[in-house]
Amino acid sequence: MHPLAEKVLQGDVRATARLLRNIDDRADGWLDALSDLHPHTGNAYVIGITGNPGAGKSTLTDQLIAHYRREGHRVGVIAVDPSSPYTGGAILGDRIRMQRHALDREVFIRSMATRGQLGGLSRSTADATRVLDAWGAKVVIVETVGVGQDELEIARLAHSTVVVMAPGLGDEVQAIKAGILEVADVFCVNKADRDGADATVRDLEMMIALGHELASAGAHSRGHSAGALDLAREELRAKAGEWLVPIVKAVASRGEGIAALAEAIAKHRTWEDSSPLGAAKREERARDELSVVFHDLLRDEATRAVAAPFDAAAKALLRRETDPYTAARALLDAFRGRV
Ligand SMILES: Nc1nc2c(ncn2[C@@H]2O[C@H](COP(=O)(O)OP(=O)(O)O)[C@@H](O)[C@H]2O)c(=O)[nH]1
Ligand SMILES: [Mg+2]
Repeated sequence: MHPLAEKVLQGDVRATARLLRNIDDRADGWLDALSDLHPHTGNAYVIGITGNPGAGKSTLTDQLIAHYRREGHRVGVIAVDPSSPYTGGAILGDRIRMQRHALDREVFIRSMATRGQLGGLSRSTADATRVLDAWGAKVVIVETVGVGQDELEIARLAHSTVVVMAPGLGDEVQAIKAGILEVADVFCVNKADRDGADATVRDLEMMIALGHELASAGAHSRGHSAGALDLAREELRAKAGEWLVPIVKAVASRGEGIAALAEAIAKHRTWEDSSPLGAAKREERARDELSVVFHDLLRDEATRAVAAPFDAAAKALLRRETDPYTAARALLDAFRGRV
């Protein structure tokens, strides 16, 4: 077994940090270490926390850490923050906000900058969750910002994804556009101490109802519906084994609503473990897991294999002697010839 992997399994925090760095740098047997760890993973529950900047994700995460620590669980946190071209402030801010757990040996907090890496973020996040899982975390919380492609992939990695909204950020309508409904297993309306929280809850309820209506394409109903009918339909959906996305109000800065949020997450977990639709989600997640690693390895390998012809083709393109489509296909042929 890889020596670092062995130490990670013993709960060694420094070895865990070291292995995470090695994975980022693809150094020193990182793939072997991950393979070694894999049989010891599968015990951590991965919770994704996503939403717009300022919604209160870090504050909520901090409260959830405290909640799970009180229950006696070891907790891993992965904070994925976009590296701002201007300052590193977001990352520093998150570190400070979660600092009260900094000396707790049962909490491992890892900040990951996106560093503009293409497609690599979801893989390194997936790897990091597995390492923290093997380290002994019972819960791994992954905080991501917004709804970019990376965030969507990371949301798929999580067992339960919490989408955090706050009144007054004006992100409610935008959220529908961005398809955030599809990733939300639980909605958290944070900053419930502020005006407009109830309106945000109502907006979300409408969005959810509308989403269902669109999804079922008017199968059982058309037009307007009375409240009682809504309720009956909810029951039908629940009976059909669908997950009804709950909306939890919270005041993260005061620790209010955290237990309810944790309970909603736990219910989602139970649903996923016990329903046929949940089983389909698990299967999809396994496919994702493999696909992320496979495509990443493939990209690396192919890029390395055709590095020289790639440079030549880029120069030819610059001189307009070829087009990118022909050149890319030729590179693919060259790669095929080598494997
Ligand atoms: N009024 C109020 N402010 C909050 C609440 N939760 C977080 N905040 C504040 O909102 C700001 C952004 O919080 P943060 O957790 O960094 O948001 P993130 O960008 O989503 O991670 C901070 O100043 C927090 O103190 C809340 O429930 N009510
Ligand atoms: Mg944050």
